[in-house]
Amino acid sequence: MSWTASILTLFPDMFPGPLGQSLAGRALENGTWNCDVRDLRTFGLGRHNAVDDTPFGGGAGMVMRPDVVEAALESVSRHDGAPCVYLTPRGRPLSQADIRRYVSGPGVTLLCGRYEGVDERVLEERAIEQVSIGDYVLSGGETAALVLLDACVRLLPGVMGSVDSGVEESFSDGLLEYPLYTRPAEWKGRAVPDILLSGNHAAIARWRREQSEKATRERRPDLWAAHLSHASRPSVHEGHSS
Ligand code: 6GU
Repeated sequence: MSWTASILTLFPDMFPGPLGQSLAGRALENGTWNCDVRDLRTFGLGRHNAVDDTPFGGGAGMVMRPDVVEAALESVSRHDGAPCVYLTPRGRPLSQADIRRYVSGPGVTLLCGRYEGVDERVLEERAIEQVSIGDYVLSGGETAALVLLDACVRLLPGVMGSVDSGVEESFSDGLLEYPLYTRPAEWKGRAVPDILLSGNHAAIARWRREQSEKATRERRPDLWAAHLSHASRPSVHEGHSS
């Protein structure tokens, strides 16, 4: 049994989409993971297969019906304990820790919302996790589901070449990655930092660590504060001995 993403969506043709290419695409072809897509419309009610209705209390837009969503979830009926995740801008932020948790199990069931959202009761009834991929609004959960799956599939055994080739480069120790350079050594008057050409591996490692910390401090004060509070290993800026 390979790792399986069960996806509930009104736009089944959006899957696997970009995940049919590159590393994820090869892993899909060789059976490392499965993409099991269900069209929510097929669970719609009445002559028009309605999946949504107007919100109680008034307001703009339409809401996905709990009975329709429930029927779709029942059709998946996974008894393997795979977590069920609803992609919504109202969710808590998706983290690399969530991704690791999803990858460690048999797969995930992803509910992609359209319209204004999904009736709250089915989310409670089925203990569905609600996650967001950032503070901006997408037209639906499908592209967010693709982002979540991309992050999962690359961590599946055998998908990335070597274990070291960057399973979790940024974020593994809570810092952003250092900048990268390749040939030519000078380009448009810009030289590669001398230290990288020095052959001094200890000095290069130190410089890269400094660059990671600088980037994190400047760009992600939230990550920097968390990094400092964890106090895992000494920073090059807080008094190491060398
Ligand atoms: Cl998960 N869905 C939608 N529609 N918009 C989002 C999002 C999800 N995460 C950020 N914006």
